[in-house]
Amino acid sequence: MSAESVRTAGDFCYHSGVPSSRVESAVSKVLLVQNAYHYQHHTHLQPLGLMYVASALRQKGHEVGLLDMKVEQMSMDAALDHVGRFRPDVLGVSGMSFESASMYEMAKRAKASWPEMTIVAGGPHATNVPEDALKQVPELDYICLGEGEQTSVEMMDQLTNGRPMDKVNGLAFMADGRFHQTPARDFIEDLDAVPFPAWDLVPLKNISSSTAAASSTLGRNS
Ligand code: B12
Repeated sequence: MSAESVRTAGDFCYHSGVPSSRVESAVSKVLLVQNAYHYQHHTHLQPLGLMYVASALRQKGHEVGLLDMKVEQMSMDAALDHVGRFRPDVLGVSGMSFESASMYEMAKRAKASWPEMTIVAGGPHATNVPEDALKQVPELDYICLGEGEQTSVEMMDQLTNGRPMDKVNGLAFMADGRFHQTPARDFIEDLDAVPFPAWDLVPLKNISSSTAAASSTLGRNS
């Protein structure tokens, strides 16, 4: 796939951050997916969390794609088709609890098709019930708990260098049949140090300008 390809058949926004000639062995292909409750469940809200994770990973040279099944109104079959064409080393799935069935189905079907793919879940649902998710879905290799910018970068660093994951704060995983959770990661204090979200990875024509303006900064809380 060309590094410049923004949109491919199926109206999907594939965008590689790094020209393939610059991809070295220490960097990986990562595809981040915002899952959907149902493919007819459409929103005009940008997947802000994944856009931040994408930027952080690209800053370290990883090749990152982003697919939002809600914004693209995409079925599971179509989304998996794109996973197969992008063929990431790491697939990251994200969603709220009402979207968890989609995250789980994607993890199960992706692992069945591409067993070598590392699958990571993040976002509100996985953060809230990591043990339940990992036990219910053994296809999930890791869960990122809470903020993902630093955790995903460190996780990729460990993965690409074959180093142990238990050194990464803010992760959960199963090992020897048991649930493991590493120490909680501190909140990012200096929000100005966080790279700007990857707006170039989302199809702007599908995003509402009013919701984008109202919900596109870090530091929100409820
Ligand atoms: C802004 C917001 C909204 C906005 C915009 C939502 C949107 N879709 O963008 C509005 C007001 C529209 C909204 C609506 C709803 N919301 Co809301 N919302 C929030 C809020 C306050 C902030 C979310 C946000 O933008 N965070 C900032 C971004 C940068 O962070 P993030 O998305 O969490 O992503 C970070 C990490 O989670 C992680 N991460 C995320 N995914 C992944 C994936 C991987 C692979 C990795 C490594 C890391 C990773 O890294 C990211 C960067 O640090 C949260 C509460 C909170 N404090 O988080 C609730 C929250 C997400 N909302 C919630 C709910 C329930 C809803 C509604 C269902 C409410 C309703 N009944 O209608 C709707 C659903 C709307 C929809 N169809 O999508 C719940 C979800 C609970 C759950 N268990 O899933 C939350 C957690 C509030 C709560 N405490 O209950 N919401």
